[in-house]
Amino acid sequence: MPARDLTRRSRIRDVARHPLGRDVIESLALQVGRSPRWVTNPLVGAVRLSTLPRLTGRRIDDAFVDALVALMRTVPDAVAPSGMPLREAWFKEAVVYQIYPRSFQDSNGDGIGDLRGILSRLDYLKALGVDAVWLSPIYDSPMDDMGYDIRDYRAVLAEFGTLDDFDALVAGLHERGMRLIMDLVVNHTSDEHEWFQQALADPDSPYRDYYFFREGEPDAAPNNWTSFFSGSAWRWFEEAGAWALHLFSSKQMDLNWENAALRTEIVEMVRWWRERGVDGFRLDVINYISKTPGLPPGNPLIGRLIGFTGMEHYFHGPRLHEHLKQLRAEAFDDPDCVAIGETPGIGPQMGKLLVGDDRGELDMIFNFEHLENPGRTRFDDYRYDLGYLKRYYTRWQAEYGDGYWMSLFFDNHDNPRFVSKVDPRPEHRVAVAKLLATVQFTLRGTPFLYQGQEVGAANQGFTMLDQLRDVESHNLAAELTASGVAPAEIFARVLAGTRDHTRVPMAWDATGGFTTGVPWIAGDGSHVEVNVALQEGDLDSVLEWHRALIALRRSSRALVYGETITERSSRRVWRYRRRAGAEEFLVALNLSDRVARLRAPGPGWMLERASGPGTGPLAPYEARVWRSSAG
Ligand code: TEU
Ligand code: CA
Repeated sequence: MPARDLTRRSRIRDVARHPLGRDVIESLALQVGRSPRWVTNPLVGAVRLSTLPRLTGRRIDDAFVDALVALMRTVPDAVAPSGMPLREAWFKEAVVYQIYPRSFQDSNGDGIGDLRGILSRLDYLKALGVDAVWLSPIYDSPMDDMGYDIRDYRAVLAEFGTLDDFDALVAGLHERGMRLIMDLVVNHTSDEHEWFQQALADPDSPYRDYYFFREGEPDAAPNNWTSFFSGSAWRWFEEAGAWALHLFSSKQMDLNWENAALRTEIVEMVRWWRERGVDGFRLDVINYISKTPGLPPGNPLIGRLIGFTGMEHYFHGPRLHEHLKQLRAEAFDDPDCVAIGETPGIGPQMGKLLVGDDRGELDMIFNFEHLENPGRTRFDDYRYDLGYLKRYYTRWQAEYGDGYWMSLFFDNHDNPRFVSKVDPRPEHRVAVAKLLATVQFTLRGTPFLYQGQEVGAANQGFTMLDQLRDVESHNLAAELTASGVAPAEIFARVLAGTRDHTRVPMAWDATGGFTTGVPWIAGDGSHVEVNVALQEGDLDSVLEWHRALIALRRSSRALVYGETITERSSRRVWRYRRRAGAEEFLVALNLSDRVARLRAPGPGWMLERASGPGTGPLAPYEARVWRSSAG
């Protein structure tokens, strides 16, 4: 049935036929430990939405059902049929490396990484096999959220360098045959941005409508939405007698994309950077840009389930696709300009609506569901079960036919090190890091490495809050303190999830090698043992494993464009093939910390790489890759 005909009387199977409905149902199923196929059970499929509250003992309420129906009605029904032809593109063949500029390389001893520092490390990246660099924000910013709070879209933060340095970096990349992807933060700006300052100073300013201002009283926020960084999503501005919306920190003010002039400003700004030679963009929380008009209150139950209230009104807003189509047509109007959306909360079906080749929106998205086991959040301290990763990727590789392309990543600047989540024991670090790299370089999709991942960098042994710099961590600690949680428990939670694990300086050598001065944030000293210099040339190292797999991927069409064929295997083993024409690879991964039996591949397979013994049963976390001798 068309989405506009969905009501509370609709049945689960109608919901399951709808892209958003199916994503919600499947993720609910995963959360309660059921197979996503559960919804295809005829009995389950026949259940009417209106009876869900009763059936679930009111754990799902009427308002939840209404919110789900309303959301589905805003989403185009049909996901394009599979069978779209495969389109080749440089970014599908590329290995992308994310740089966190503040922590990569300092060139002048002030303890802060900078553009000249990055320039001095380009030969290293080239030798690793990197094709494109994604730079986290380098724009002028008061750095409340480390640059994701932009004060001036057309200036470089002085600490990082100048526009001339930026041009030199672009030239340096291009000379080496590498490309540059910029971070584009357009869901919000800093409160210090000129637009916001003018809007604040003058209610009649044309910039007032660039944001969500609501006049009112200081004790009554306009709605119950909460911020991702704790507390209400509204900040009171006494001088203006008004509230303004901020989904992130209280200095990151949400932009109102309903305003056409704002959209034009953004298009022009993107074009300005493209003229400087930028090859693509990573679009920060881009699925949040369209908010339900009127900003209605969030459903409290949904808020409790996902931890943030109001999200159903903006994670897939009514005009999202329209805005993205405008950006594609006016800002990224070149098929070689890659547009990668960061889209928290988007599932595989909804993802298809964003990245389908027939859609004219984005090229790829970053989702985060694979980073935590169901029912867990980033701030839980637990051992990640890789069996979930296998199920998750098996499903996505199958769901995405030739007309869609996925990103493959484990680490970034917003998450602790994945290697530590899988197994924090130092004796397993190398094997787990190699296993994860194998997944990234042999599945179908574009691998994104985050600085330090290539040496197997692990979480940091921070011991006190004072060592952390991230606004999210400090806000969370304050919130937990206010609600009476004991300090030791607070620190344990913050330590499990803090984004600072990946924001410490890049470990170049045993002395650090990041700065001659005092780094803006200190690591725990693990760089003495885990660093680039130590691993360079050591064929058993995590670094050389990355180099070898990147080279293997580059040499093979099957590993880039080939189909993914998942083979039957025991629960603790993940086994798949990649095939294009006569060329074929077989991958077997031990997902556990114990030896695992392995059905030996047939005589036609030649072992290409093994992170363990390479014959007999798989060692803990061992990864093996074979090539078919027929190919
Ligand atoms: O992140 C968005 C975002 O949703 C994460 O901070 C999220 O809370 C976390 O990843 C959940 O696992 C982007 C940027 O990557 C982040 O650094 C910024 O703080 C944020 O947007 C605001 O710009
Ligand atoms: Ca510096």
